[in-house]
Amino acid sequence: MLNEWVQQIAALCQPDSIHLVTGSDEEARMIEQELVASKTFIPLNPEKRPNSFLARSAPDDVARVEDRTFICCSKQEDAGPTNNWKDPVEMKGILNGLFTGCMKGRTMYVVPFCMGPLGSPYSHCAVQITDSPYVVANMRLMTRMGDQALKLLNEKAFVKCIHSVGMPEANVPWPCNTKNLYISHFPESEEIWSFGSGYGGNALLNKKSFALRIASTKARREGWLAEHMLILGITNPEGVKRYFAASFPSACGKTNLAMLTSTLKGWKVECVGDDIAWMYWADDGTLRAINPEAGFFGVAPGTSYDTNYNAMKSVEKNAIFTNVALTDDGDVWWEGMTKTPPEHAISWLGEDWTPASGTKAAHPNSRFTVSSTQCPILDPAWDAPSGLPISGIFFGGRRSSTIPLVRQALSWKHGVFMAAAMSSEMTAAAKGEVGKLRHDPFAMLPFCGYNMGDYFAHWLSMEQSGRKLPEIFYVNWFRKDASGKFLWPGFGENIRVLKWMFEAVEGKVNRVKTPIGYMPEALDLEGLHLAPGALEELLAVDKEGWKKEASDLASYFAQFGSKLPEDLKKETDNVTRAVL
Ligand code: OXD
Ligand code: MN
Repeated sequence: MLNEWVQQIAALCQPDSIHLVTGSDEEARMIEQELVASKTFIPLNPEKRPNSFLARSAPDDVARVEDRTFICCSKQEDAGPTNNWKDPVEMKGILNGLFTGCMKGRTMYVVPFCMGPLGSPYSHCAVQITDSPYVVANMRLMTRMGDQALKLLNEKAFVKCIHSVGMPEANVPWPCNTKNLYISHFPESEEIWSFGSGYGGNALLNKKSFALRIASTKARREGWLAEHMLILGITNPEGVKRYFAASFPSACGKTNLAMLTSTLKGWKVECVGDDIAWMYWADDGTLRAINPEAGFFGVAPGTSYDTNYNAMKSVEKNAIFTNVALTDDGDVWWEGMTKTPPEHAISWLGEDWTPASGTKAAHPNSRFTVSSTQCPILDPAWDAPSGLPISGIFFGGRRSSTIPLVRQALSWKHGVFMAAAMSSEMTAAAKGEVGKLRHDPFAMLPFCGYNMGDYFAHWLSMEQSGRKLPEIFYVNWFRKDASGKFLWPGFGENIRVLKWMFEAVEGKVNRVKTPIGYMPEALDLEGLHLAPGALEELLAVDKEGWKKEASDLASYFAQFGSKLPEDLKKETDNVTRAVL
């Protein structure tokens, strides 16, 4: 079946040669050399950062392109109001035109890969065809790929991913075709066709396209959850360990949180994954999560030994950096990496840069790619085929006002409502207006492969007898005071909020019931010097703010029409009534 499909795609794309990727070390070195020869990869100084490379993209191919991302299912209603829909037959017609001959003069790589632990009943296989060796090099770090995945393909059906940078024969460091971008998903036939971009989630189809958009439709059919969530383990001073999953929009600090260095004595965090969780109900009624990925594709700016020690340790070797700056001694740099910037560097645009330039040396959505196994606090059970039991799930956006530091849902339904009501100030991870507030339910707005109203109903349907439902929480690290200063220090200090949630799961905290959820009576603030009044502000129920929030939410929810579950309407009414 694989052979036939590969031949069919080759006949369409007309590559010069076909390379079935094995995943071996020799092959990886060969691909790296090829990327160096084409100037896509700049080798970094091996004494500073062994076996690591810098890539610079084309200046207009730097982020996910949500307005060029399509869900192609037979009925528009199934894509819903938050997705771009195209009829599958019409889209295939467009794609056939674009893909005809698109790999002329290039090699077509065939990359078998497995999302999730090898041998896990919860894992799913796919094959990506791509004409980008940069994509192959990244997928080697981010997925379990090559021969090990090929062996499994005979046992499992596979998702078909086809990607082209859309620039036949062009010999440039970063080929792309941004005038003809199509990131197209066909949930009914489980295919992904991506054309024109070589960057991030547009091209690494394992990540957002498969593990979220296609997987969410699979999960809906089969009764599980494919979510934009990190997974972390927390151990308390008594040695009790609990796993939490957490969902935040892109570039809101998920990687930092997943690798948190605790500032509270005796409390420890270990990382299972930083971006995607697949969760299933086990026979004993627990919700178990696997990380389908095997590597990190993290946002670089803001990452430093102070803010995320473990990420910095992870990228000390064997890493790919994209769109960061190159220092004069052959290392990488990005805004926030060191307190003092280098006196001179080459910017992500390949130009001379100094602190006086007045521009960013690294693109705000610049990234590092590295294998999970290099993370010093990787959870020993991160690769467990049976997944890990989830005690709590928390959600959070980037909000400078209204939303408190932490609260616990009053019930499962209320938790689903809180997550559906998520909104966040936009970041550079996607093309769009940075800082603008947008609704991003469950942080899945760009990643849900079907009607968001049906997605809410799917979450509500998880509440069934015999299941040990995780507790749901909502956090906001980004609250600001009237002068625009952050009220909460964030980073390692977030352990104080994690501690409260951990103990709330065990029923060991004092909490106050409010219309917007249970709020802490106190947090462990020992050794932390918050500004006077900051905690009160962080935990206050801002009635005026909530009035606005509730009315805005009602109009947002209205777009889902009859697809909006009654339970969410009721929850909206409850909050509205309570704050009025
Ligand atoms: C990511 C994103 O790359 O969410 O993880 O954009
Ligand atoms: Mn993400």
